[in-house]
Amino acid sequence: MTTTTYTVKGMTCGHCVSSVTEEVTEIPGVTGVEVDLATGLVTVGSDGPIDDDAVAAAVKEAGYEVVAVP
Ligand SMILES: [Cu+2]
Repeated sequence: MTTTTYTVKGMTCGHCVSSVTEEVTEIPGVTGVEVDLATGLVTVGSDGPIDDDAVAAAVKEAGYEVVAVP
């Protein structure tokens, strides 16, 4: 199990958190998503290496933006 943390800009409430969680969870191979609203950190657990572009696209689909990739 691999975990990767991204910084996401624009999340302001619990609804934002659930939108991002929902979209990122749909990426193949993702086993868990944890969002910290206060810091904007999104931690993605996956079976193998995660595709950063897929995460960025999913976050964008939810209406937000990945501003930092590890
Ligand atoms: Cu919100």
